[in-house]
Amino acid sequence: MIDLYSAATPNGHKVSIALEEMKLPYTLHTLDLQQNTQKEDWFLAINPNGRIPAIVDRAEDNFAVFESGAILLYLAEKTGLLMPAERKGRSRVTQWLMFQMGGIGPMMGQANVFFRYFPEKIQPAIDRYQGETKRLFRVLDKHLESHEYLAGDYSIADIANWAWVRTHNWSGVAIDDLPHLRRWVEAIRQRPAVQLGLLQPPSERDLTRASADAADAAETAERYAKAVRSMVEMGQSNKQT
Ligand SMILES: N[C@@H](CCC(=O)N[C@@H](CS)C(=O)NCC(=O)O)C(=O)O
Repeated sequence: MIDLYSAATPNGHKVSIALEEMKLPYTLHTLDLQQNTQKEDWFLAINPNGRIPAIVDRAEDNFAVFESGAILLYLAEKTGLLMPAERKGRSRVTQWLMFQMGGIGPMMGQANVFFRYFPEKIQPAIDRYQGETKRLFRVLDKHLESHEYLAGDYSIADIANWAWVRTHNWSGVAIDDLPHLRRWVEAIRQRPAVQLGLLQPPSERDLTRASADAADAAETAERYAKAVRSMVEMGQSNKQT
């Protein structure tokens, strides 16, 4: 049995989607990020970085894994699923996984901070992170023009990138002009395991919605942004983890 420590974010959903795809039994422990549960000592013993997601594999002497990319690799190796066995195929999956971990995730994350959560609007920072996100989206779109999935068959690389790209509206980056990326986003959205994984735990706010929402949805968005903003500010004042 695996214990999953998570929250309703793209990094968290990557792992719950992979666990559902692999049909691995797991127990979800939802951490309240706004209460800083992820900085408590018991959790730092699992993930010294004080962030979700993390897993503990009870069947492997309580082996703990943190960093969502490392968790996906661990689960793929444990099950032999969603990652090819031969060296070049594994490398292709790892390349697109790292593309997400080092590019899509950090750039969309910073676009969210400056576009949604930061108390001041610093337009050059918003432009920088949204622009870089769009550039990375174009790289994906171009690749997906001639590939059904990112690296051979559907893999952990698709899960990792998809969990972020699907929330592009929250980062304020459109994908209307990227038809291959849109085709891939829609195809993965249809997978039953993906739909189950997105409910572990469910999002308070649907981050996929377009910004031109009805007034009530805009209000929910602002409430959600406010809550995350306080977490971002708390993180800035926190000298430790
Ligand atoms: N590189 C890490 C990033 C983890 C991360 O930033 N997690 C966020 C949620 S998506 C978090 O725990 N934030 C709470 C905090 O910053 O205290 C991973 O991929 O696992």
